[in-house]
Amino acid sequence: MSSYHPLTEAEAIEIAKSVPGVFNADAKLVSREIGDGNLNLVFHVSDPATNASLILKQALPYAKVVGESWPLTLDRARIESEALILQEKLAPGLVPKVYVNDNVLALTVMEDLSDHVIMRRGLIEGGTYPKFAEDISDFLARTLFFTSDLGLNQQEKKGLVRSFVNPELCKITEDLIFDDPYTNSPNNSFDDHLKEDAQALWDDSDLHFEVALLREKFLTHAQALLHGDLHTGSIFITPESTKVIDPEFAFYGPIGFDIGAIFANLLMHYAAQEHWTPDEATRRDRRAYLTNTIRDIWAGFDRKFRELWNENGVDRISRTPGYQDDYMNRLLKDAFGFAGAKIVRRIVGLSHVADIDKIPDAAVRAKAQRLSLAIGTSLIKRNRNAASIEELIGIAESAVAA
Ligand code: SR1
Ligand code: MG
Repeated sequence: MSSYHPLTEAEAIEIAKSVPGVFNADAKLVSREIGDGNLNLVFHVSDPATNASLILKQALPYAKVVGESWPLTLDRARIESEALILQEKLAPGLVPKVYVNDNVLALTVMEDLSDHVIMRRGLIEGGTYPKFAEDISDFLARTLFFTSDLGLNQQEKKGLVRSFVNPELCKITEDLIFDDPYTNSPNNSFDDHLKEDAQALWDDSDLHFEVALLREKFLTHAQALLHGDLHTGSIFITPESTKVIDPEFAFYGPIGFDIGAIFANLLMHYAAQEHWTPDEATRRDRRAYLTNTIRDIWAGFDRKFRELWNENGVDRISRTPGYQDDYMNRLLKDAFGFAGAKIVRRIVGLSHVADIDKIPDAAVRAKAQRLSLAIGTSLIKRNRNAASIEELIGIAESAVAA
């Protein structure tokens, strides 16, 4: 077994050749490092003669986005491949297939999804995805229900909690989402024109109170095995197919965090529409498409999670009348709060989103950033009183109208 070192493109070919059943023995393989994320190397290995291909994802011992000064555990590669294997069992067809994982090389060899597009880019290019709400609500309901105490024997669940303790990746979230944006942290990064907006975030103690409660929930509420970083850059998509990738942040946490992540990223795309859809009438349609998608995701998730609970619930006391309604309402509240926190961090924190940052005109970009902040902070402040997904949509629509 070779010791850990970052792979070269040539080594990626040798490893790819050893995966059974993909390439012919005499294939002349081509390898390219295509990773454009914050943390890892990603090699695309293909045979131009047959179009057979594979992806090799290798964790680096530091956060690529910052450099070697930010060391980061290689164990995240094990967590990612184990999460993908479990998610494939629970929500078949909604994640890439894992062919091989090597915990020493921190490597996962998996299905190539190049016939899909990263959803963030697809949305930016104006794509619509009619199957997305159905697929992602399936993914959320099935992976979250069957890893929670509602759908899994509590002793087995504790075994999973142990396997998915992920302190270093959780710390990134704890700092970048639930701390830095609310103080003048050196990790923050924002356009100069947002100085006053950032100062307003730092001065808002009502907002800090809600963020402290959300942070506490993130730190302590081991409700289900989360994906942990479910933004639109973690989804490969076509109009007919959805594949959730990159669960290296997986850990046992509050269910609303994954749901809120999806809402947040659709809402930031919504906020950026003045640039991506310049014509006003078309823009209204585009925004309605996005809010309808959010509505359908929540409705689908709520229905499917309840059905799974009614048909497969393992917990007698959880069938007490009223408990299910109360539980689902708490998930919705959490989704509001976490969505808001995830929006705020992408505007003033370390790592941003292309939907907003790629707007070239500074004035239009500033408008999208302020709209995002208005939606994000309102969601955080409303979270504990939220009772319906229509309130979230109302918050977004009122922010545009203001
Ligand atoms: C240092 S990593 C920055 C961000 O990239 C990942 O996708 C997570 O969202 C993380 O917060
Ligand atoms: Mg990622």
